Amino acid sequence: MQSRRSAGVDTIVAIATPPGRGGIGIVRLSGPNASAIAAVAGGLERLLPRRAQFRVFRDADGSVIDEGLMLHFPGPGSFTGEDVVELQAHGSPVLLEALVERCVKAGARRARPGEFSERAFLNKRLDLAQAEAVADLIAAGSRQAARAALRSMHGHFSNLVHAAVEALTLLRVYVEAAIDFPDEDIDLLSGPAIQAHLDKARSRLGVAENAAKQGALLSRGMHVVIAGRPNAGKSTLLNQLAGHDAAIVSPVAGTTRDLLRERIHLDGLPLHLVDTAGLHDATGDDIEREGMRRARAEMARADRVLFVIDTATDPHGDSLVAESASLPEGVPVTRVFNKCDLAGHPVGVGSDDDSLWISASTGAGLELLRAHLKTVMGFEGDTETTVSARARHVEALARARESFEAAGQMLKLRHGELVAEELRIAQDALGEITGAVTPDDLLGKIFGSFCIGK
Ligand SMILES: Nc1nc2c(ncn2[C@@H]2O[C@H](COP(=O)(O)OP(=O)(O)O)[C@@H](O)[C@H]2O)c(=O)[nH]1
Ligand SMILES: [Mg+2]
Repeated sequence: MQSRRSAGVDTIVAIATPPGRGGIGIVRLSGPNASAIAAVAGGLERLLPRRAQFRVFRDADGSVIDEGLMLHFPGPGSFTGEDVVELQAHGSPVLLEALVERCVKAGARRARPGEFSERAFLNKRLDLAQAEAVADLIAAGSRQAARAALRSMHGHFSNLVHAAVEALTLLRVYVEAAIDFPDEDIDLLSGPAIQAHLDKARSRLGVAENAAKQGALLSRGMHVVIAGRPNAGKSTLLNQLAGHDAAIVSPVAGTTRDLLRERIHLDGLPLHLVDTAGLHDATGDDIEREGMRRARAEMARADRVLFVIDTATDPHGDSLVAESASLPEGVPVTRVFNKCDLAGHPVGVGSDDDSLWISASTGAGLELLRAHLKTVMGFEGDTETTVSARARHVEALARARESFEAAGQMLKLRHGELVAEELRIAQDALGEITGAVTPDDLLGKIFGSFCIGK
């Protein structure tokens, strides 16, 4: 396959630092003419590789734009795989824009969003999942998420996908050989050899899928809505979890009327918490009714509803029973029996695992609640192997698994061709994750590992 690297490609330019003012701002060039264009802007004949060179940047008419450093990263060892130059100037949007304009006049083109990473991918410096991990790293909201994104950027997640692809490929090679030699005495589509291939592929798919789910969870987080009767202690619970007084707490019923959002982290798991207006028979005014409508709408989008119950006045959770008909269908609910200090009830977890006894105002039982939230989301916490991933990856892996299981069914029916077809679909789904698998790769593997002429 012909490489798309550099040949015939234009040179792109963009401001690499975030918009706004800062001590330093960086303009980045990538492409075959990057160093020539930068040299013109910096009044140099030639840039030295990997050396910081202090220069005055000038416009085409010789007027000074700014002064700063130039750094040249020659391809193919650069981020994009092309010649890359960074112009480090003062972090003024006006100056940086003037520098970009200068580079455009000297022959560069303004880069499209993500075009540097796209070139890194096209030049095989990064695969698709790694390129996405760069974006996840920049967007990381916690140290845990950043660490996970770094691992994915270094290829840890891609390697899990590759391992699954490899196992599927070996299985396909085996199945296709069995199809090609139907006259063999032994049935190649049953027995321990193919079973070993199947087991290996299934376990590797499982490992990759779990890693993707954890990674996607780490970036997407969990949407938790706190609901319940007025005065049950919803706002107190929100404040406890948030660690500060975000919501007004008062013994006056109907204090919270709007939705109140807080974003916190549980061991790196982003928790999007929403406090809502108390639910009750709609006898109140329009504002209250609108508050309740919003509360119910928010619950419909929740990963989990924490239904807060005042244990002192409602020890059996009748308020939830009364409300259950008006709760959005299918949304998972945890019964949070609050005010245990008042009710004289010990804190703890119920036998159904979906009931908790806590005291929001004293904080007793809050650890149980945090652990409960992680458990119900299947969050394993940040480990040495946690990687970043996206819903796209989870979805592709689920498709791969479905096709893999379908292949297993076809195998039972001795449908060699259909087995091979399902395995191909599974492998293509994985290939979408890394952007790597092409039919040529597969053909090469088949011919390379089998002695067809035998
Ligand atoms: N004793 C006790 N009082 C609580 C507890 N949680 C909340 N409260 C009190 O109950 C009242 C209503 O609390 P608030 O959080 O505003 O309830 P909301 O209407 O559900 O948001 C306030 O006076 C709180 O101080 C608790 O765990 N124990
Ligand atoms: Mg409230």
